Amino acid sequence: MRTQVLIVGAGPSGLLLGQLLSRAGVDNLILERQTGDYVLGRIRAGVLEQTTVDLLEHAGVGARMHAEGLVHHGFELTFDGQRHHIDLNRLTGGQSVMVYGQTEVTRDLMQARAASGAQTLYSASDVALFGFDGDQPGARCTVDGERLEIRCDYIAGCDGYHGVSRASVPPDAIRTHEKLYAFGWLGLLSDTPPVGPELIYGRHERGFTLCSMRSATRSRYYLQVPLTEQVGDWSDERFWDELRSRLDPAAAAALVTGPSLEKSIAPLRSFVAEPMRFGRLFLAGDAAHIVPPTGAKGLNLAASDVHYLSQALIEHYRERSEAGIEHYSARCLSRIWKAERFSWWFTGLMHQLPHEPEIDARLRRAELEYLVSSDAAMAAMAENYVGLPW
Ligand code: RFL
Ligand code: PHB
Repeated sequence: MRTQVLIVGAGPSGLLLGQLLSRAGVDNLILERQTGDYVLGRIRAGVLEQTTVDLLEHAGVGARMHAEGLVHHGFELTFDGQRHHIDLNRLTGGQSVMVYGQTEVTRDLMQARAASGAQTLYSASDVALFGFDGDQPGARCTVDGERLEIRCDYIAGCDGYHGVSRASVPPDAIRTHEKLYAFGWLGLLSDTPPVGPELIYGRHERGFTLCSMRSATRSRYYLQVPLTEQVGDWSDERFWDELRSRLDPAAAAALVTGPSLEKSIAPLRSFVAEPMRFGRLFLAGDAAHIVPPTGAKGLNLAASDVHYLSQALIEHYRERSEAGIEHYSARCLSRIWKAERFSWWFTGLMHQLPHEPEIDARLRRAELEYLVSSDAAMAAMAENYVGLPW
C-alpha cells in the first residue's frame, strides 16, 4: 500500500489533519489502534478557542458545532465563597470561546472522513514505523490478522501521549520536559442541567472544582482528588456530596444531581517533547505535549499543531516549498510553551497543593484577590483563555 501522508492515530489531531489534507487533494491514510466506537467513548475536552472553531469551519465540519455548540462570553472564578465574573468579551475586545465537546468534534470529523472516502484502518495493532530518517518512510501493522506494509512520503504521529510515534524516535534525538502533579481530576458526566450559564472554576480548601457542560441539559463536573483515589470508590452520591461541599452557597443550592453517564480519573501532567519533527516524521497534539486541563488548552494546542502541519504539507505538494516543513517544530513550540505556562499557572492558582507551606498558600490567595480586582491582570488571563493568535 502507498499514500502521501500516513497518519498514526484517529483522535482529533489525526482526523482533523486527514480532513484538511483530503480537502486540499493530498492523499492520506489513518492507522488507529482502537475501534471508532472506543475513540468516541472517551470523554475529554469541552472548550474550543475561536481559532479552533475557525479551523473546524475551514475543514468543512462547522455546521453542527455552530448549531449545537454554546458560545461563552465569560466564565466565573470562585474562592472564599465568593463568585467573580471574568468577562472574556470585554477584556479581549469581543472574543469568546465555544463549548462543544471533543466527542462531538471527533464524531463530525469521522463522518466527514467517511463521506470523503479517505481510508482509516481501525484496530491496527503492532504499528511499527520505519525509514523516517531517510526518504522512504513507512509503517508495518496488523489489521484483521493480516500484516500490512504502508509506504508514504511523510508520517504524522498523531497518536497521543502513549503512542508509538514519539517512542520510535532515537532517544538522543529528542528532549522531553515533564512535570507530574500529585493530584488528578475525577470527572462526572450527567444528563442534568448545568449549575449556571457559564463555567465555574472553584478554589476551595477541600480541593479544586470545575462546573462545565456539554449542552443545556448535559453537565460535566470535575473534582480535584489525590492520585491514590480509585474511581470505584466514588459512588454518584459521594461525588455530588463532595461537589456541593466545595461550591459557593448559590451554586450549591442550584445544583441538580442525577445518575452519572461516565466517571473517570485523569492524572494531571505538563509535558513537552522537542523538537517535533524528525526527518519525515512529525509529532502533533498529545504525542508531543500534554497540559493539565485547567484552562482547556489540550485540544486547542492539537488544533494549532495540525493547522501548521497541514499548511506545511499542502505547501510542499502544491508549491514544492519546504519552508513550512522546516519551520513546523519551532512554530508549534513557540505557541505550546505559552499554553504550557498558562495551564501550569492556572493549575497552581486554583488547586490545593499537598504539603504547601502556609506562606505559599497566602501568596496564592493574594494573587487571586489581585487578579479579580485588576483589569490588567484579568485581561492577561482572558487573552490566554480565549487563545493566543497563531
Ligand atoms: P488523542 O485524543 O490521545 O488521540 C490519539 C489517538 O491515537 C491512537 N493511538 C494509536 N493508533 C495507532 N497505533 C498506535 N500505536 C497508537 N497509539 C495510540 C489512540 O487510540 C487515539 O485514538 O490525541 P490527539 O488526537 O492529539 O488529541 C488531543 C486531545 O485528545 C487532548 O489534548 C485532550 O483531550 C486533553 N484532555 C483535555 N483537554 C482539554 O482541553 N480539556 C479537558 O477536559 C481534557 N480532558 C484530556 C482530558 C486528556 C485525557 N487523557 C489523554 C488521558 C482527559 C483525559 C483523560
Ligand atoms: C470540560 O468541559 O471538560 C472542560 C472545560 C474547561 C476546562 C477543562 C475541561 O478547563
